[in-house]
Amino acid sequence: AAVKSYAAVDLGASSGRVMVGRVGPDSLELAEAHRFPNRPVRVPEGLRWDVLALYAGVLDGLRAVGQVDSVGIDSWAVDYGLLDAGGALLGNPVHYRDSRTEGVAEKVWATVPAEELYAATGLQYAPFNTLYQLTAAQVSAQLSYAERLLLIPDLLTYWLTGEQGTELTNASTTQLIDPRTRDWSYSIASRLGIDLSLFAPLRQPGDPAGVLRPEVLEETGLAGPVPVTAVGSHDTASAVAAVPAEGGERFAYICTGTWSLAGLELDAPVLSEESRAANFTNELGLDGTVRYLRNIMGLWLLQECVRAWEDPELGALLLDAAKVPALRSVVDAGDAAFLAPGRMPERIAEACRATGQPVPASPAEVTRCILDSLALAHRRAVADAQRLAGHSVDVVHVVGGGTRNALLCQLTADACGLPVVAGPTEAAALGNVLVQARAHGLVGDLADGRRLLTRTQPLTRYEPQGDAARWSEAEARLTRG
Ligand code: ADP
Ligand code: LRH
Repeated sequence: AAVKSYAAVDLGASSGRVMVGRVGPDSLELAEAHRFPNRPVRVPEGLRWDVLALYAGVLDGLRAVGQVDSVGIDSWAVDYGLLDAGGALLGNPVHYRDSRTEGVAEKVWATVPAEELYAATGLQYAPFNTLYQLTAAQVSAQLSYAERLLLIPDLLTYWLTGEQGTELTNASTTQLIDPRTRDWSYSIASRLGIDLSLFAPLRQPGDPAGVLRPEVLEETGLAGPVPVTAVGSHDTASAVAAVPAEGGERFAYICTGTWSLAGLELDAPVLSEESRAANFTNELGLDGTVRYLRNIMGLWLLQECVRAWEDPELGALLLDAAKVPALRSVVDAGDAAFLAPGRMPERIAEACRATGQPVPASPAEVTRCILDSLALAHRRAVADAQRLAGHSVDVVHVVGGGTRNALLCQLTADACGLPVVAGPTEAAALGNVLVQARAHGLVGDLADGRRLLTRTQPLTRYEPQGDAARWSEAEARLTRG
């Protein structure tokens, strides 16, 4: 039977990649065609995404991929570009780590209290939720000229096809969607003075999103028509779609990359006050699912240290970190205090000092502190999610770039006291491919796609080791100080 080829563009906060997935009735192969760094740029007005460089990377990738049956794009959430009436981009998209949202949430809560906002949207508090970004932007000239807002994957899709839409899984990270109706939260938007007509009509994963424009075909050397398919355009939606869970398995997942996103796949949102207090979010996934999870700072902590140390070799650093005694010092890897870039080794040292723990000094010690802290945050998120959702699990699936970090996977198994199944590494790209394959009738539902993954993707299992009580003791240290 025929094998079809799909280009999956997956833009992470640290790198963009264009992967090609070849899908047959019982086969799925993924290969990397092109990878390029995603380097935010600090200009006088603040921290910005270099979106033209990203688009150029997408075009280079499509040229490298060659002829495909369809293209899909996913990226990090919440950020957007603004377009004028003629469709021209108004300025560089603002990076979610930009400081413009400092203190903005409190202003929003003065109009719609945080409790009410959570009950209506199910979204955790994060300073960068699109809702807060738009509130911060209300004073800007750009927003006053804007006729359209496109989330990052929708913006790139528009540049490829000329067609505009707002893909639902990513729209659910704006804090302007009601997770029960899976439609806009009209009353929240109107109370906060946000004009929903800025957004293009909602699109579902699997919907057609146009065909590559003639100029794009010319630049990439592809022969048209090449359709573009809306996928779960939030990278985390795509990654969770590619969690290789066995049928009937009760699992938690952790998507580990720049962020760790740790939680459960549910049929319905959890909108309780306890859930809000624990800062769990309800984002929308494929087939009516909800991603019930907590954002943890993730390997960002290590990326920023590695940048400060002027790029030592990662493999050697991790081997050295494995030799450092465990759990000497831990920091709260869920703390938004680590959101902004810069001075990361110093900030970690300060957090250890403030909680009366030994201050890690060498890069190996700091790295060990980060990995222990991430594993601890994984443990807390997996435990809290089970309790808050009333849904217990037997296994933790770890997907994303962090699966290449064996120490982190083992520590996560130890901390959670559960087996970890690690892989696939490029889960977001695989989820992206699966939705395209499904739109073209090659795979069935979510469970069907996952069956294909468990049969075709290499996975590594880590059994929990050591005394789980050590992790409870370490957890208690975080609240000291
Ligand atoms: P994002 O999609 O957010 O850009 P990725 O899923 O690509 O992130 O994950 C990037 C992270 O993966 C890096 O920060 C790094 O910590 C980890 N990583 C990548 N390659 C390796 C490797 N060879 N060994 C260990 N860790 C790695
Ligand atoms: C991960 C991610 C995450 C969001 C963050 C802004 O790449 O999409 O799910 O919370 O970026």
